[in-house]
Amino acid sequence: MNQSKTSLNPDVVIVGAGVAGIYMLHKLKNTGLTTVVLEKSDELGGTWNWNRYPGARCDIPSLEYSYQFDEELQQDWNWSEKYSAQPEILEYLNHVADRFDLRKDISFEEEVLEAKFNEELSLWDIKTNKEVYQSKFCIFATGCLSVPNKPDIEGLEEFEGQLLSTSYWPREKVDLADKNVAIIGTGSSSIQTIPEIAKEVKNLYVFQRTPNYSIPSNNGPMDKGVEADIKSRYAEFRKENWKNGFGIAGISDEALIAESDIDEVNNQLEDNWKNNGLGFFGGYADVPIDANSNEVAAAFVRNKIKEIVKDPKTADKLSPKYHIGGKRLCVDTGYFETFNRENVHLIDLHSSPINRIGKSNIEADQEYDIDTLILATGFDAMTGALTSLDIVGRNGIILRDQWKQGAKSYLGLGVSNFPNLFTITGPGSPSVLSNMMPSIEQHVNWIADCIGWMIDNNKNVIESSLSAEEEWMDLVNEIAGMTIFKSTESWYNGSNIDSKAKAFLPFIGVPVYTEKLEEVTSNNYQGFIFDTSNN
Ligand code: NA7
Repeated sequence: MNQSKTSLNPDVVIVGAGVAGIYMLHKLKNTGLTTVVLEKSDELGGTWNWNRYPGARCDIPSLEYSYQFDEELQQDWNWSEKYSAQPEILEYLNHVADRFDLRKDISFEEEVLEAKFNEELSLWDIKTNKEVYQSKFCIFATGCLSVPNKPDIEGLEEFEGQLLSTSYWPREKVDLADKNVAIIGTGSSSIQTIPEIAKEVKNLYVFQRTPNYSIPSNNGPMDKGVEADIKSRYAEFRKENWKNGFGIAGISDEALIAESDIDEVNNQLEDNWKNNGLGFFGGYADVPIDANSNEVAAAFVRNKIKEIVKDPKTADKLSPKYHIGGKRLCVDTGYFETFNRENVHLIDLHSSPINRIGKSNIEADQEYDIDTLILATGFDAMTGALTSLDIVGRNGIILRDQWKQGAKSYLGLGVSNFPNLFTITGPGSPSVLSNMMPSIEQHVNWIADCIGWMIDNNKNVIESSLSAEEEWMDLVNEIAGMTIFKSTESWYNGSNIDSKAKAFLPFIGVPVYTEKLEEVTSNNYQGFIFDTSNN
């Protein structure tokens, strides 16, 4: 490939400088390919840059929610807590960018507005708010949860108080002391932030559409013994990510509730509740697939909520009735306990829907006067970042239109009609149903290898075949159909947004996915079509 290109004609444009974008840039360094990363924000970090709300932290232990591509990096970096908070994760990502000298190839405050495949030249024309680029490859590292879902509630635009969003929290400290604050939404972000802001505010009104299952994090300072042990066998430890269905190390998921003694099950669930966070869901192999076994785990959590929350009516409203794990399981620090505070009030939107938002209040079962409104209403998950701009493929087809009836992708990596375009953790890959860190690394490594193979084999263009993509998404749905995920409304299947196609998007099962990926690669990228013509 031509190495003497200007920065406006790189070989590769990467969109987004989050966890995926910065590692993709690092991986392509020293390959002879010129690469530029375009980042909308003035700072790198993606999710960990935007989601700065109080209480934001990872909910997979930091020792495995971290990069594994460099042994010295993983030995040198010390996490201060079991589950690190957003500022520390952002500091880590900045450290990685500096350590590997990545910043010079990232263009900040540059938003991609359109990416159009030029069929004549087999190149991508990429228009931003500043420049027009032309590149051979275009890699979207735009994250799965990056386009916020703004609720359509009457009067929201007229609210004159302080309006905040968990997904776009200000950098400077927000003073909520003595304020009447409302929060809409009770997903993971809200569950993390509520215990923090409740300590500060005068009144906190929590508007809940659907309750969520949440497991205590039992977070705390990093256990130095655990850290030393894992660091002494880091490579081995990381291998465990690939054995567990959800990519979480150290969780055995071979036993079945259906075949176990109920007292033993309850003891194990108690242990998982105390120690395993998200691993609570993956701890028994039949919880995701057998409704009866799932109900055993669900009832266990509902009992915990009843034990923790003193007011039985509030406890009941906070208790989900659907399959545990069907919606993203949450991990919290004192969430249910917070509802025992006198300044925290739960409003169940099923019995008291929001009629409208006024200039300084919310009208539901009664009028709530508020100074601050926090939207914690989630994201246009998995596809939003790819459908919110014009990505134009062969014959002028726009990705947003191609995906109108539901997103389809081959392996979550490529899309038919969109040659030389890759997505990192796209729909059809384990992504949000896995530990994102290893899943991102898996995709970045695969994409880099694939581009290298194309160069070695004189291939100019790669594109997913329509039939491979169809078969792949059939498999995604077939597997989901065997689980409780298919029958639960969630953002995994687009149910959180009325106008969105209802299609199940993540691939369930990290080990099976990894096997399939390896099979495709060893069969010369079976399912992809290559063109050798050199324009
Ligand atoms: P989530 O998990 O999508 O949660 C959003 C919440 O907002 C959820 O409780 C929704 O209820 C609620 N919601 C959405 N729209 C409305 C309207 N119009 N009215 C009332 N309530 C609404 O997003 P999070 O940011 O909390 O978490 C996303 C991920 O970020 C998380 O999994 C982590 O990986 C980090 P619903 O359940 O749809 O009825």
